[in-house]
Amino acid sequence: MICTHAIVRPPTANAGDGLTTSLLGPPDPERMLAQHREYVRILGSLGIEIITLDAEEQYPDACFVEDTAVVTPDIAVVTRPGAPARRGEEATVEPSLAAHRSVARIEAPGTVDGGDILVMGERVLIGLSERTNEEGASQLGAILEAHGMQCTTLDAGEGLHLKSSINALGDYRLLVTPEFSELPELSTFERVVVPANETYAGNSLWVNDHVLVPTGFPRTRDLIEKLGTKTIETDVGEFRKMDGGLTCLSIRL
Ligand code: CIR
Repeated sequence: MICTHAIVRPPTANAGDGLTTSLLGPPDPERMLAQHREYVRILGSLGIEIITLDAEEQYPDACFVEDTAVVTPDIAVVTRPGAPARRGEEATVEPSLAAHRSVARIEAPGTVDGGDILVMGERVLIGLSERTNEEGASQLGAILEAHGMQCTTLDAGEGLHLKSSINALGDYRLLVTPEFSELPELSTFERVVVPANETYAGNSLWVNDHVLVPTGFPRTRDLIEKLGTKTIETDVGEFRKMDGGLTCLSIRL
């Protein structure tokens, strides 16, 4: 899908108060903001119109806006985030989604984080994780299948979200960490395997025929370039400290 719009939300000075399992130390708020600006600039350079939501001090993880929605060409599903501390972030995202798509919602007791959902053409992978439960996966699957999508549910594995480990490099090609290289559920996709010492780069972002790759993972970048796909390297190191990365910083429409 050609992406025309992206919803983003800048990080706040208290972003370090958000949820994390990382041992990389607290993020530097100024550097984080500068990395976010550069990310937004790159999306803009790919012809994408940026919709910037207000920063939310009340929700230190709200810059990871991807977790609040799942978008297909036909519909936007507003999620019910799996982490109680993040519930409520979705309310300020919904109006921007509604301006571009009809909207459906995940209802309690279902939970879904957008980071667990990979949409590729008409196929959707739904990851079950600590954030996305069976009930949420089943509600989402029913909504998306009613809109012509084919859904496959699988375990999200060791990462925080499915997209910590699996991302698209095209409509039929996946970038996967070694953990997912032989999974039967993915056998119909071509798989490009991220080197074992670069698994963070499994969270690279394919958008408008380019792949954004986090800075510092040259072997992954080379693998993608060798496919004839243009890459753009950008530093999201401050977001990594909060378990975030390239895909989670925007909702692509
Ligand atoms: C969280 O734990 O919810 C945030 N600190 C990070 C969310 C990252 N989101 C994503 O990968 N989709």
